[in-house]
Amino acid sequence: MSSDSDKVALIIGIGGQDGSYLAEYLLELNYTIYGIVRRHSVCENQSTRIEHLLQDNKIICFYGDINDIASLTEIMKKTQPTEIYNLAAQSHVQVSYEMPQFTCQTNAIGTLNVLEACRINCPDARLYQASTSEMFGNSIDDDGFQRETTNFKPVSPYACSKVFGHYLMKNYRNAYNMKTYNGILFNHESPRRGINFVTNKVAKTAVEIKYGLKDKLYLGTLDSYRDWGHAKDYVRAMHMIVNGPKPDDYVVATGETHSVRELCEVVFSYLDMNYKEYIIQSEKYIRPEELQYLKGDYSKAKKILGWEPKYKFNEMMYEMVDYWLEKLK
Ligand code: NAP
Ligand code: F7E
Repeated sequence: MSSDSDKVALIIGIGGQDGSYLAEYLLELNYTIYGIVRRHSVCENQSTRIEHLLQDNKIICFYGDINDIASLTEIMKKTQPTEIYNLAAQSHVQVSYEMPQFTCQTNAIGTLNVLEACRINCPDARLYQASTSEMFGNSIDDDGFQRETTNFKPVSPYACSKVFGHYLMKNYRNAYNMKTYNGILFNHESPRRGINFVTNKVAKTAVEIKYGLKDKLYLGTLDSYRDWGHAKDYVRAMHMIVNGPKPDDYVVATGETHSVRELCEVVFSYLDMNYKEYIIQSEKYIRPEELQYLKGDYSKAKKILGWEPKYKFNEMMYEMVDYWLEKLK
C-alpha cells in the first residue's frame, strides 16, 4: 500500500459507522488523523466505535459540532487538514420525519458551516461531502438504475437536506474554485451499523430469536428495494474520490438490489429459521412517504477511479449475523 504520510485528514463524524472505518483505512495509509465528536452526557457513547484507536493514541479527537461554526473554525485553523470528510449528519430517514427542523439544520446548514469554515481557514483542503442515494427519491432511469445524471426527487426531510448540501458543494466548487467532492453513496452496512437501520435490526433480532431472547421481529414495509453494499468498500471509495483527477461527483453502489423481504429470508435461513413465522408488520415503522427502489450504476467511479465493490450482499449479511451470534452468546 502506498504511503501518504504528509497527508492530514479531518473526519467530522468520526464516531459513526463510516467515520470509524475511514479512520482505520487512512491510518493504514499513514495519514495523520483528527476527528470531531459531539459531546454526550454519557461520554463513552461518542467513542464506542473508535475506542481502540483512541486508546493507542492513533487518532486525536476534538469536541465540536457542525451546528457550531466557531468549533469548526478553531479545529480547522489548528489542524490545517489536507483532506476533510464531512460525514456528520442526522442520518436516519424515519427520524427526519420526527425531527425535520433539527435534521435540516444539521445536514443542510451544518454543511454550509463546514464549507464556510473550510473556505476561510484552509481553502486548499480537499473536502468530501457525504451525499446519498436518498436524493434520487423515486426517480429511476429507463434502464432501472440511478446514476450521477438521474434527477433528484427527494422524498424525506433527510433527503431534502442532503440535496441542499450536495448543491452547495457544487456551488462552492464553481464560485470559489474549492476542491469539493460529493460521494453519492447508496446504502452501506456492517456490524457497526446503528441497530435502528433495517439490516442490523434484522440481523440482531434474528439472533435474539434464535437464542430465545425475543419471539418476534416488528418491521415496516417489506417491499422496498435497496442497493446494499459494505461500509468498508465505501470508505475506500471516499478516499479514491477525494484523490481523483478533479473535484467531481460519483455514485458508489453495487449495481444489485434486494427487497427487505429478501434480506429477512437471507438472514433467517442462515440461522435455519423461516422468517415468515417471526415477522409482524407494524405501523410504527411505516414512513409517511417511502422510497421504493434503489439500484446504482457505479460505472463512472469504476472508469475514472478504478473503484469496484469487493463484498457480496449475502457475505455481508452473514458477517453481521456472525457478529451478533458471538456478541449475544
Ligand atoms: P452515522 O453512523 O449516523 O454517523 C454519523 C456521525 O455524525 C455520528 O458520529 C454522529 O455523532 C455525527 N454527528 C451527527 N450530528 C452531528 C453534528 N451536529 N456535529 C458533529 N457530528 C455530528 O452515519 P454513517 O452511516 O456513518 O454515515 C455517514 C454519513 O454518510 C452521514 O452523513 C450519512 O447521512 C451519509 N450516508 C450514509 C449512508 C449509509 O448507508 N450509511 C449512505 C449515504 C450517505 P453521534 O454519534 O454523536 O450522533
Ligand atoms: O431502511 C425499510 C425502510 O432505515 C431501509 C441511511 O443510512 O441509507 C439509509 O437510509 C428500508 C426502508 O435505511 C424497517 O422503510 C422496513 O425502505 O435501513 P433503513 P434507509 O432509509 O434506506 C441511505 C442511503 C442514507 O443515506 C441514510 O442515511 O427498510 N424498513 N422496516 C425499515 N427500516 C428501518 N430502519 N426499520 C424498520 O423496522
